[in-house]
Amino acid sequence: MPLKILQIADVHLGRLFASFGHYAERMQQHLEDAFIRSITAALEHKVDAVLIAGDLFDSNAPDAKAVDLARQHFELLSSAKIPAFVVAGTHDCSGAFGSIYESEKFLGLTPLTSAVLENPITINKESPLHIYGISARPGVHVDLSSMAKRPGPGIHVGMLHATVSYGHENVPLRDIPVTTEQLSSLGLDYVALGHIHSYKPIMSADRMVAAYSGSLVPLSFKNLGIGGALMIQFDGARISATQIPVGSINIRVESLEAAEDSIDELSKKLINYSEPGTVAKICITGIRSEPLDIPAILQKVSPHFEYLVIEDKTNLLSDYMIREASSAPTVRGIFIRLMLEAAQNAKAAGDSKRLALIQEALREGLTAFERNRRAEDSI
Ligand SMILES: [Mn+2]
Repeated sequence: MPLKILQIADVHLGRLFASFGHYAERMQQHLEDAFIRSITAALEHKVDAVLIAGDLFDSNAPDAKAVDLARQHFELLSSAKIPAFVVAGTHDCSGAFGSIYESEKFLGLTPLTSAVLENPITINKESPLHIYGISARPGVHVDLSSMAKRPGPGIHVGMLHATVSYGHENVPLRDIPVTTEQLSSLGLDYVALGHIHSYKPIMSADRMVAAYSGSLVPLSFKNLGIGGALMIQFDGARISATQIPVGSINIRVESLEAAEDSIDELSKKLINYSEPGTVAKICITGIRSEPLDIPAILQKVSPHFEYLVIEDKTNLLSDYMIREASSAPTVRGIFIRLMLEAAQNAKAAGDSKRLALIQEALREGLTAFERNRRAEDSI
């Protein structure tokens, strides 16, 4: 029988979801449902162990509801004789007030919160599975080499809440920087990783040495990676990873150019982004001569979305002109000065048709500059 483990990480139980306004409570519900589904998957697949690679909780003081939910589900696993293991992450690691894994005990959950591993934990005596794990602790040196494979038959699996870096990023120590080579040289069969919120296998010479399972649901508008639970199966020397989707929420972040659209026109464009169950944040850009009436737009459009946030990033034409016209000798600056001069001439000549045309050209030109700038920003 191949050995199976279910890996989850970055669950962030008890997260407040403050950036989701009145939808925050629903996000909490989505998260709890996803956690319950991942435990159900572990039970259904009769895995040998559940590994939680850090940030099970969003803080060391989550509300009682989150703690109770965890407690109930680890007890379910425990009655099915499925042991669970957790390392601390960056959100639930030992801080000044201690880690939640020191203040609370969970039946069926074994925390590995030391920064140096004394001995791995061995389960399944007939077909041994050895669990290795260390956690970041403030002011304590994390000894990665203490996770090096011990001799003995069976499968050797590590757990780490860490940042796999390639040497050129500046990773703070509490995020445990490690390289693929370091992970690989531990000699373990696999390392369950947490910290990156989307699924990411770490390969070394065509072998998967480790993987991030990612968070169970997207945790913010900045954090849209696709994660879920990860089923790792060990069949002799072969390792396979299967993603198990457990979330039921679709979060979109879009950018929309408004230019001089009316509320009706803009509302129609926004509704194009709606799909059933969509939680969206749409950023509206462009140069306008009139400010946007966001509450009026939300009133029209919100019923088409599960939840919608509109971010107004439009620039007002008048402010824009004054600011830019007095600015440095850029192509844009020269363009604005020429246009303002032409507008003044048309005004002096009483040519209102020409004035309107120049104003239109100015707006179009500024929009094109703006579009270029955004395209460069997104590289
Ligand atoms: Mn996290």
